[in-house]
Amino acid sequence: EGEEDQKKFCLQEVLDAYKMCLSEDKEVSLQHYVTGWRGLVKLLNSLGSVFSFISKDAVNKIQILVALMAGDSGSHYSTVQLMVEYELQNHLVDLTKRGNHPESGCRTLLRLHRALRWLQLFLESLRTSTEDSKTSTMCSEAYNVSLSQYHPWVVRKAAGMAFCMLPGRQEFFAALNVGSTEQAVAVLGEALPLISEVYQVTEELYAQRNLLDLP
Ligand code: 1PW
Repeated sequence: EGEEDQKKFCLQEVLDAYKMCLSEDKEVSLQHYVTGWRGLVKLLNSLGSVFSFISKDAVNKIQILVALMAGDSGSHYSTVQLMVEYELQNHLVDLTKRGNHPESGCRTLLRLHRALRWLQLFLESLRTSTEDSKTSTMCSEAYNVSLSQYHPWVVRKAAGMAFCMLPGRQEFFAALNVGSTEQAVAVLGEALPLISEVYQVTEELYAQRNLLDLP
């Protein structure tokens, strides 16, 4: 692990990544998308070792994208739009069933994209929560209406157990590392519209290209 990964999670960092993620013409920078996810993984890891099974898959997906960006065809992986064009044109995506391209950029990003929706819903619910709200309830409700539909029973079960171990609301806000609860709520209020816009742009692109069900 590099020095960067050791640093404590800070919500501000994630906010900055998503701020830079969209260009004026709504191109999604893969580099900043990955940086945003690295931050979110740090958050997960700071919540305790029960979350390592959750973050492990995200880390694996991040590594696949980083390798593509650093590879010989890296120039085609600067934005999500370019990646989609390049991989589709060159038949580098398994479209209907798993085949020769189990680790295409398109299907890998789709997994992170679906997880981002969960995270967005959970953080939104946290932002608008009151003192007596339970993080585990908010987290599983967000999960149940989003990411869970793509997971087999055993993963849903494990996720449900991990959610029960989430720190309480107060402690969770402290883990965001941006000051008081009020300040954390304010930074969330700034970050969530940005995350939401990146999500929407990606969702529309994938819908247009019929990529939302990639195996
Ligand atoms: C409290 C903050 C919550 C942040 C959640 C972000 C991480 C979400 C990752 C959930 C992973 C659960 C275990 C892995 C399941 C994979 O099978 C699945 N991956 C995801 C990201 O849903 C599907 O990937 P696959 O098996 O088709 O390669």
